[in-house]
Amino acid sequence: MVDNQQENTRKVAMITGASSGIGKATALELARLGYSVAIGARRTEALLEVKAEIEALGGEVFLQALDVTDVASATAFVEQTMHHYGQIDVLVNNAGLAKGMSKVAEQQAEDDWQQMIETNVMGLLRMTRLVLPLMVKRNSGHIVNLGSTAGHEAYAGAAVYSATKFGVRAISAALRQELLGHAVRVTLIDPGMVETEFSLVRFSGDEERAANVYAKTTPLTAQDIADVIGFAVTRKTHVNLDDIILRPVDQASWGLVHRHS
Ligand code: NDP
Ligand code: 8X3
Repeated sequence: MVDNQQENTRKVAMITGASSGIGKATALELARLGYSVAIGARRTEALLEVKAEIEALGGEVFLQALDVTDVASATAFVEQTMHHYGQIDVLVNNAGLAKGMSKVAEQQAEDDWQQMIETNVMGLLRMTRLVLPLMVKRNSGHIVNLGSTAGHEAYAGAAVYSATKFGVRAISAALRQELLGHAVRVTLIDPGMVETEFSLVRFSGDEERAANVYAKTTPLTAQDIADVIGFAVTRKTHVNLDDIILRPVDQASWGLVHRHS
């Protein structure tokens, strides 16, 4: 535990999609900062490993299987977390994914589009709808949404993924207006290229194609994003970091990446 985080001790952070990548790193980072954490994702075996890592740090963790696309699952996660901890101070809406890189005219079926919209937009809205009234009631809380640089610049092959992240940006901006007068913060985190399981999921387990995304360059790490989230949630409570865009030095825009020779 970090000494200057004493005021955060006993605060509770809920992190969706904590079984890998940014969500996992954020759960560990917030536990290091003294938060009790509630972690959810579909892969419970992976969550159990995260739980063991957090407990090895001396942290407190509650885990539950979570599918943000399922209302009953999302509701149960929030209810059980409240039963376990009695409060939720921070919600990190991290669960998300891209599926495929087909152009719109080449897309054969709608399943991938449906999954991205259901997870990245509906899942994030659903979790927010369930948690936000609890924060408003206490007049205290912080919603951290994972957007993307794809929510600022669309690119070919990512019409729907970009649309979901433009959507997350719109939702975050609207929430800030809806919450005016309440001491509830809304922060949008918009990373560029981060090396996680993201590309493996996007390319349906094709390891070579996923590895090529990060080849001969220095991408951001999940910990880089967790560091920024840790910074955002530990500012004084009157300070709202609205939208943080971060990219690797090696990336100027989506298609413009410096590759070392
Ligand atoms: P990962 O694939 O490593 O992690 C994604 C996480 O989301 C996993 O824990 C996965 O868990 C979870 N998840 C997916 N679907 C669901 C679901 N229906 N219900 C609950 N959890 C779910 O990728 P990242 O860590 O990179 O991605 C995290 C977020 O960051 C995403 O929103 C992504 O769009 C965003 N982002 C990523 C960038 C990158 O370059 N990597 C850049 C910008 C933004 P499980 O499979 O166990 O359910
Ligand atoms: C994920 C980053 O650049 O692949 O949000 O769209 S990118």
